[in-house]
Amino acid sequence: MKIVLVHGRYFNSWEALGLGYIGAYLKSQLKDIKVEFYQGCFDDDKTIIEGCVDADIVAFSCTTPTFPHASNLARTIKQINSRVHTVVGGYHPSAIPKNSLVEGIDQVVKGEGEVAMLDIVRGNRDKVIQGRVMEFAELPWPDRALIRNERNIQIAYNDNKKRITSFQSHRACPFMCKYCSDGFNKVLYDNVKKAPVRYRPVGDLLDEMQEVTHTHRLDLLKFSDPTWNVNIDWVKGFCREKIKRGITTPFYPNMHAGFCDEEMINLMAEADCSEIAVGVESGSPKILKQIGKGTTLKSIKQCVEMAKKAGILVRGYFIIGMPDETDEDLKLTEQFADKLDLDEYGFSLLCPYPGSQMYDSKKYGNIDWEHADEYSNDFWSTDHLNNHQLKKWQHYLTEKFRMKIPWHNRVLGHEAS
Ligand code: B12
Repeated sequence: MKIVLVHGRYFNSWEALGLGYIGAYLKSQLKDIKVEFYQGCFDDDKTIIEGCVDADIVAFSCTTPTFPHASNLARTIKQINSRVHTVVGGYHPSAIPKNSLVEGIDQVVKGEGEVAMLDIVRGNRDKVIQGRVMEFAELPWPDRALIRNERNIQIAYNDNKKRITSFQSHRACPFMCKYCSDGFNKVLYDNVKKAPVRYRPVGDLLDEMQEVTHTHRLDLLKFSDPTWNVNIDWVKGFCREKIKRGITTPFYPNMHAGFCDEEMINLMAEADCSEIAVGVESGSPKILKQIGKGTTLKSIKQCVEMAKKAGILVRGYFIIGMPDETDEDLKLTEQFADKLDLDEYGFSLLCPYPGSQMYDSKKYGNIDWEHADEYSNDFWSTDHLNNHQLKKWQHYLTEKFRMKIPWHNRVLGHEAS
């Protein structure tokens, strides 16, 4: 049986980790299968279609912006060979499973895909399947040869002069941020209560990191986890074990500012954490409360200061456009951004993706999602600011802090002028 896994087109350097897990799991459970992989940002449509038309099953991984590409490919493949069975999974189909059963798509998987794909290969043809919650003990490492991880590393190298790839340290995020599909509705799971956070044993994670660092000569280890430090004891355990094993390759996690203490941050620095990304989101206490992440100005400031004191570079990410946001709130964001003195700033525009609290199928059902994202979209506005005003703020803040902090100069070893 031939199975093809396809990651929809979106230009970035990240590898298709989810499909890496699914491919590895299928291969560990079934003998007589051939699994192939294509990624839309490397492989053109002709190559993907040629690789898929003689497959038994073609399975696409989709976020909202990549769903149109995947469904177009699926339609074309089925027009050429109607016997090919097509499946979609990932965040977009998980958020709106029934609406994802468009022409060309036979089946939708909501949630973690390993067991669901195994069931599909074994003949399950239910239109919508809820994936099973997996424990790390039952998961093989992602198959990085299958997903051709080296191609992603090469892109990262071209952009940053560093060989970088990512690892998963836990599954499910315990927070319920209103703008996030993973947070608010826990779209991968049956319901919010059935989204248990699972931490990966640090030994297993570090074993994988060591092997992949060796195979791919990595310079920097990233994490796919949106909030890496949800469990302070786990973080400390990871750092202690990394130090003990003498693994000096730097690492770079996404942090929740509310879960930091000095001992943890110092251990992270000692374990060669070179940089962190903090979801600052806003400088307005009102907006922070509305987002529901559980951070405060105080916790954010403390986290940033502790990290900088420990010699860790800090990137801060802000989101503009919560429904109740006003000019006054954005002025507070600007002042807070000034005060934090981060090493890099990112300002994105809220995008009401399916799964987030802001998604409204009546309003946004027909949006051209392939060309709308959180860097730029032409439709989102707040109760007080229209889309043009929000974009003006985004542009203003981006320019202000781009001038102030030449991050790339720093990493290349030049001092800011
Ligand atoms: C890392 C990450 C990125 C990376 C890229 C990751 C990649 N490989 O492409 C970067 C930073 C570049 C990025 C960019 C974007 N991201 Co992003 N990202 C994440 C993050 C934090 C982790 C994803 C991940 O790697 N997880 C680890 C792997 C192992 O799990 P997984 O991919 O979820 O796969 C599992 C299941 O989803 C499922 N599954 C996945 N695919 C398939 C396919 C089949 C057939 C089946 C059966 C199952 C299945 O099974 C897998 C194994 O269990 C998630 C949030 C989160 N908590 O997961 C957001 C998230 C996925 N991103 C999101 C968004 C919106 C984007 C952007 C559009 C942002 C933007 N520009 O506006 C882009 C689009 C990128 C893309 N490739 O489509 C949204 C998606 C919402 C939605 N409705 O689609 C999320 C949920 C965050 C949010 N804000 O809500 N992202």
